[in-house]
Amino acid sequence: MKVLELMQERKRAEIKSFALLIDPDNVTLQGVKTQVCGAEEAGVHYIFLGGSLVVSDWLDELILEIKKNCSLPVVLFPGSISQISKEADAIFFLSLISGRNPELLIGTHVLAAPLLKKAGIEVIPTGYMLVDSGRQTTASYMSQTQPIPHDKDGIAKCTAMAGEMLGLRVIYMDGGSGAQKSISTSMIYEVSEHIDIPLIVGGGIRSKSQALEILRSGADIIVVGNALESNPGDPLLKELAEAAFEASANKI
Ligand code: 1GP
Repeated sequence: MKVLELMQERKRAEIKSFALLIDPDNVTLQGVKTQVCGAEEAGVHYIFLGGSLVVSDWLDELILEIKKNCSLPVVLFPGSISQISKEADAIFFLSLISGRNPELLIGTHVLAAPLLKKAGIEVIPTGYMLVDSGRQTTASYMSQTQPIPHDKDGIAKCTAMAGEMLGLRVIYMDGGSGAQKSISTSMIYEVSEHIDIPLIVGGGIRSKSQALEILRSGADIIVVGNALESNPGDPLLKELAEAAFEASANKI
């Protein structure tokens, strides 16, 4: 099954998901092996791979190692066109709809299109929305865009609606890696009530209670990177998987 179909099916069935975000710059081959084995065992549903500023050039090797050690879908979450690999299952084709930088709305897509065609991987058209999280993040700095203000739920709602009307297939709301505060539950609720496509939420999630609130407010998938980077054996991994299970209307 394609990754987008899986996301849509889980949303329809009201089953929540947890994605582990791996930054290729912050792992070793041995480290990633332990991390993904632990992730699958704990109940993680997806591996997202990427970052706003990735300088390493070993994506193919890294993905092969991940796939050798777990059966979870690997989805690229690219910060630039250098982060494309035919070894991945899918890629978020990100349009930064919270910003007004034409390069990130269409420019880099034109450059990436032939590379993606050649790679032959599943492309997931994604409305990417950066939300202010209390401090400037790498994502907002690198994209040279202003995030949506933390308390402007209406702007977030209309942006997500426009993204869906433009034909984007998922919305990814992101406070940015290491965000000081995660996206507010009122904003997540407001957005989720007005779109029908899967809603992914990440940035600054560090505890089970936070994850539960976010999922119960309407997020279909939570993404956690930073909080799980330092210690792959962290009990938080299991707790976040439990949060996805507990917040699901249908428990499978
Ligand atoms: C960042 O949404 C992701 O783009 C995850 O954020 O690293 O803060 O968990 P954290």
